[in-house]
Amino acid sequence: MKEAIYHNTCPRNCYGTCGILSHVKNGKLIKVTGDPEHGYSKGKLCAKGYAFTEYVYSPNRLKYPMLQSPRGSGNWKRISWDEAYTIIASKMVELNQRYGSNLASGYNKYSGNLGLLHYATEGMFNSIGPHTKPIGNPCALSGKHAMNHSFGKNFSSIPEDMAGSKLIVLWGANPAITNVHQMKFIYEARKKGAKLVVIDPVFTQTAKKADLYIQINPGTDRLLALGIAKLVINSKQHSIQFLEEQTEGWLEYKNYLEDHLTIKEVCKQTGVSLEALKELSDLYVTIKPIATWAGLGIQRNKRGSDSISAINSLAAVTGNLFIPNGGLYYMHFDVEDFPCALLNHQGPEHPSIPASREVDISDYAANAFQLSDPPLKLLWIASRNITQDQNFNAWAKLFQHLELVVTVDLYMTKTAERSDIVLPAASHFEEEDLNVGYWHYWLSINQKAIPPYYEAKSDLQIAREITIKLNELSPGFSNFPASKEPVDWIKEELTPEIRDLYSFSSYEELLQRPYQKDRTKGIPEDRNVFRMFTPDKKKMKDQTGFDKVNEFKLLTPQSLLKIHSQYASLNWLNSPQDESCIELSSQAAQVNGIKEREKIEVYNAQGKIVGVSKINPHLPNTIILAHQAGDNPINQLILQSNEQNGSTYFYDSVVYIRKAEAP
Ligand SMILES: Nc1nc2c(c(=O)[nH]1)N[C@H]1C(S)=C(S)[C@@H](COP(=O)(O)OP(=O)(O)OC[C@H]3O[C@@H](n4cnc5c(=O)[nH]c(N)nc54)[C@H](O)[C@@H]3O)O[C@H]1N2
Ligand SMILES: Nc1nc2c(c(=O)[nH]1)N[C@H]1C(S)=C(S)[C@@H](COP(=O)(O)OP(=O)(O)OC[C@H]3O[C@@H](n4cnc5c(=O)[nH]c(N)nc54)[C@H](O)[C@@H]3O)O[C@H]1N2
Ligand code: SF4
Ligand SMILES: [Mo]
Repeated sequence: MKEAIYHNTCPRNCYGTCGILSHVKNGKLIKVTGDPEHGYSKGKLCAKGYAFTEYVYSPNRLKYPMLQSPRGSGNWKRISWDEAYTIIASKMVELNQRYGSNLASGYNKYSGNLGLLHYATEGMFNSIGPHTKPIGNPCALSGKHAMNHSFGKNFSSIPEDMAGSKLIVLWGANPAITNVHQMKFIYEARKKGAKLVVIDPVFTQTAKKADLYIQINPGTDRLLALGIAKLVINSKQHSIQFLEEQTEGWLEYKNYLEDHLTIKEVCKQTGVSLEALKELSDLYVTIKPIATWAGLGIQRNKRGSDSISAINSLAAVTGNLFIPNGGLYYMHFDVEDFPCALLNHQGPEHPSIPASREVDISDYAANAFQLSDPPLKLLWIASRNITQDQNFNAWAKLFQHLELVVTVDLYMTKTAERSDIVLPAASHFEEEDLNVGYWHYWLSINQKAIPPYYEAKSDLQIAREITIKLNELSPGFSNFPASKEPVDWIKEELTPEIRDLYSFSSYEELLQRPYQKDRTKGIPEDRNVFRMFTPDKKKMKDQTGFDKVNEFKLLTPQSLLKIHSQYASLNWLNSPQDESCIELSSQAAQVNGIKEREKIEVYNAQGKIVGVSKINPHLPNTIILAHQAGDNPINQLILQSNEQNGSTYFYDSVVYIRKAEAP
């Protein structure tokens, strides 16, 4: 049989949202290549993308619905889809009868697959009326608040334009690991003479490529940004007309720098030398256009939102906002332009409960455990691995309290292992979808290229089928439109406004190639008033205070060959021993009598994890670096403070180290 080629899109929570060409022979995915017509990924994938043939056919993939009894015992039994639906739907109906509403049923979902049709989970729960749902975003919320403060809306410049910048400043972003395609545009700029600055506490793979690397104490970026702005203003090289005419809060900002900020304090708190500070401020005043990237890494601490606001303001002070090849990079939320019909599906009203009960996703387990009247009793988990959640230990307590836990996933994750029922999810090659990026501005389709792996089903198909079962058991229980096909859901997203924004006229056209949002129609160049960072004097006094010997800040940034917990079991990408490696500085090793590749313990009041030491001579003495996920998840040690507002401060945790006790 001839080889057929389909259009797919990598749906991972990743900057690329890459266009894929899937080569299929006899119903089997035999190869994936990058789609050359995707204007951002330009015919390339990353290693994880090229490994999709292993991902799809891995023997570790879940094949059938399974029931574990008792939960956590490992005693799994294959069941049919109908049996699974019957157990789940009967429980939902019974809980409804017991409590008089569906508030005892809830879900937790995050970023396994970001395609728009994956809002099926939300749609399915909406269809039963008020229930319990997660709100917030554990990844990017602090920065989102800051961008909205600065620009009055979400804002992120066009990534391809970075290729024309003369100076690129990366604050807490590590694209050589997390955003490999962006490196192509950075290299292109450098070929034309641009300089690259990297500001990061860790000497990363990206930092290795930089002309200037600034090692900063974590959580102090706001001070560095203000300090540089002060030097720029002192040298009278600031963009005065822009600041006076197009910003709010300029005088207050300027007065704060004059009256309350000393360069000495900036150097002390940030750990950055005066020379480096001067060098960076010289670059900021002598070069234009400058692209500034406020990375996601800087906003994973309590001061992250302020830091991004301060970095944005530095771009304003130096006149680099709203100019070609300058601008400000973070991420955008253009998915909000779409109807998101599944997400916004309206369910039936309840006579006395006006809305669903919301649980902050940034501390879901602890918050859900507190719920009463009624308590949460059934939890549906999809596109989420709880190893990624801070306060991981709270999950054990919540699980004890739940009567039914259902996990939909492609693999037997730590979450699935703790569930009563697992349902095998289809991979994106086995379902239709529509994908919008959050970094670039391309929209692309995902075609069904191959039949499902064994009995796997898409989240949308599961929503459709469980609806039928619910209504069989209790007529009118759910109003989910079960007969609506995936393609109809996709077409519903492609409104005349969307087609105009992305310059295509029909679904059929989008099947041919990806389309980019028209830059004249709402991408960042439109000037609106910019709001300067307004430092709160009291809050600015709250410095890191991080100088206790033998107390370490735990940083757990992303890894090249995984997406959070995903892909760990793929042999093409990862070997099992990678996970337990714990990096520490030469001094930390020496003080604690630790040698290279020794068994060590990282611990705090939340617990301890054992790993193998790796001495990193470039690491600051106050930092421990560890991997996410794995068998013994590091997130056991991460417990954030109460000041959260839906954001998760993964990098504020303090840990201690010692040699592991002999067994
Ligand atoms: N390969 C791969 N790619 C990914 C992901 C993945 O898991 N694997 N995940 C995707 C997702 S969901 C996300 S959110 C993005 C994240 O993308 P990035 O933001 O690029 O990655 P992080 O590793 O979270 O953090 C970036 C850097 O911030 C630094 N950092 C930490 N604290 C501070 C600080 O206080 N100040 C400064 N200046 N730097 C600091 C860290 O040392 C790290 O090098 O990556 C996406 N891409
Ligand atoms: N310590 C520490 N923790 C962190 C971070 C950190 O920097 N440090 N980063 C945080 C960040 S930035 C993020 S974005 C979160 C990510 O948090 P999560 O989104 O929970 O992370 P993943 O590990 O990607 O887990 C997604 C799960 O969805 C499954 N999945 C994939 N596709 C589908 C599908 O189509 N359907 C269903 N039902 N399931 C599917 C995958 O197999 C995987 O098990 O982690 C956060 N956690
Ligand atoms: S993981 Fe990211 S870079 Fe790799 S193929 Fe998927 S979207 Fe592209
Ligand atoms: Mo993320």
